[in-house]
Amino acid sequence: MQIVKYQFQQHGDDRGRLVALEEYGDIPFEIKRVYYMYETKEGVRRGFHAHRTLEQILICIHGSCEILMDNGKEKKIVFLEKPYEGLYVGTLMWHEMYNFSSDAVLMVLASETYNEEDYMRNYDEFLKMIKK
Ligand code: T46
Repeated sequence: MQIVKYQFQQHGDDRGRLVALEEYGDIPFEIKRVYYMYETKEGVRRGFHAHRTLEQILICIHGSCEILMDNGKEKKIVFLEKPYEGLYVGTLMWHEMYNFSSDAVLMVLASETYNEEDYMRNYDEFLKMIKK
């Protein structure tokens, strides 16, 4: 399984650093939604689903967390801790987010607006879909 982790350009000067993200440039799709999670409780695991059509980039803009990526054949763990790194999560990729530091802010750029029907939340169903 190939993990795509973008390294965004950092604009640094003596005031600090800035990252700018543009759709179809730094981000390979039109950004239709941005959401973020914070104050995640210790020991919590989120996600547990795959998307049918949604593409996303996950950026831990503060603190750190881990992402389990599972394409139904292989599993990989990705550590996110840099505000200038973005993990691409494409379609049919089971993912779980965990080990959030208490100060973690995980921001997600998404290619579509929210649609519950795009979620596959049953792991066996996900495996069946992968085999098709
Ligand atoms: C994903 C991972 C990385 C909305 O109303 N609008 C939204 O855009 C989102 C993302 C969520 N919600 C509501 C739905 C639930 O009542 O917020 C609540 C928590 O969402 P959920 O349990 O789906 O959160 P996670 O952390 O399990 O998953 C989220 C995204 O939903 C999902 O697409 O890929 O983050």
